[in-house]
Amino acid sequence: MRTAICELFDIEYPVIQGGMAWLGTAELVSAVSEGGGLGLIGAGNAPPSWVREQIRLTRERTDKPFGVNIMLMSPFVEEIIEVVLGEGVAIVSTGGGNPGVYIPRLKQAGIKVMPVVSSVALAKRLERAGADAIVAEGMESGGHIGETTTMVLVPQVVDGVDVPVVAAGGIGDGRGLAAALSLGAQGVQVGTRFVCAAECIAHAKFKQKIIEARDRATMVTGYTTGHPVRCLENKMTRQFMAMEKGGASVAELERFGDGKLELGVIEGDMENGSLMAGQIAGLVKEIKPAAAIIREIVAEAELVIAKLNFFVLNPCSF
Ligand code: TUI
Repeated sequence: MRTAICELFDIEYPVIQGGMAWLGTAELVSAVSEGGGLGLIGAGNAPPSWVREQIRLTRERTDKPFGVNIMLMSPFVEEIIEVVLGEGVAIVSTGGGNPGVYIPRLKQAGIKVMPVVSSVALAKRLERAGADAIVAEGMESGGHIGETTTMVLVPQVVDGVDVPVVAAGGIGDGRGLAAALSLGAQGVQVGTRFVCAAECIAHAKFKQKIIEARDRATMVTGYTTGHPVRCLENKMTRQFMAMEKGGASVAELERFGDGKLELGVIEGDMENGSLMAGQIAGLVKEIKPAAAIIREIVAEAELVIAKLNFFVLNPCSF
C-alpha cells in the first residue's frame, strides 16, 4: 500500500505515529520506523537537551526515516527548532498552534514540514506557507483537540489543499485506515493504539487502562481555558471539571494541570494523573510490538478495500 505520503517521507506504509509527549521516545519512534511507518519524537514540553538526546538515541536504533513533533505551546519552541536544525532532522510535525513563522527556516534547511491542524482555514494558510503535508486531526483524538470530528474535517481539508493529507483522530485499525483513504487522505496518524505498543515506555497501568476502556471512557476538560484536552476519565478529570464549573481561573487550572501528564502516563498514577487518550481507546485490546500493529492495520485495510471492491462488482453481496 504505497501512497503519496510514503513517497514524501520514504516510508513503506502510510502509518504515522502521533507525536505524543512523554511517550514519543527513541524506543517507540525507532520501533515504528523499523516497522515501516514513521515514528515521531514527541517534544512536548521537554527541554531541548532531551530532544537532542532522543534524536541521537533513535539514530542508534534505526537507519529508517523518523521525525520530531514540536508542540508549539512549549516554552522551548525556539531552542527545539535549533536542535532539529543542528541535528539534521529530516521531518518535523507540529501541533498545538500555528507553525507559520517557523516554516521558512525549516524548509530552507530541506526539512519536510507536516503541521497538525483542526481546521480547514489553518490547513490552507499553512499550505501557502510551504507545508509539505497536512495532518487533519479530529476531536476524537487524545490530548489537545479542536472542535470538528475526523469524518467531517478530513474531506474538507482534502478539498481545501493540494498537498497530501493525513487523517488523525479515532484511527486504530485497518478499518480506520481504509475509511481515511475513502475520505481522500493519503495516510493516517495513530496515537492511542501505539501507547499499547510493547516498545512504548508508558506505565503498564496506563496501557491496561486503555485496554479496559470502553467507547465512552474519555472526557474533555479545559473548554474554559481555550485548550480543550481529551483524557481517560478519572479523579483528575472530574476534579478539573468541577474546578471549571466552580469558575476557577485559567491560571488556577493551569497550576492544577502542571506535571499531571508525567504523573499519569509515566509514574502510573491512574487517579491523579492526566491520561491523554483518544476515543479509539475502546478498540484497543492488546499490547503488541509496533511493527505488528502496523502490519495488522495495513493488512486489514487491504482486506476491507478488497471487500468493498468485491461489493461494487457484486451488488447485494453484503
Ligand atoms: O497538539 C496536539 N495534541 C496535543 S498537544 C498536547 S501537550 C498539552 N499539554 C497540556 C495541555 C495542553 C496541551 C497534548 N496533545 N494535537 C495537534 C493539534 N493542534 N490539535 C489541534 C491543534 C491546533 C490548535 C490550534 C493547531 C493549530 C491551532 O492554531 C491556533 C492558531 O493560532 O491559529
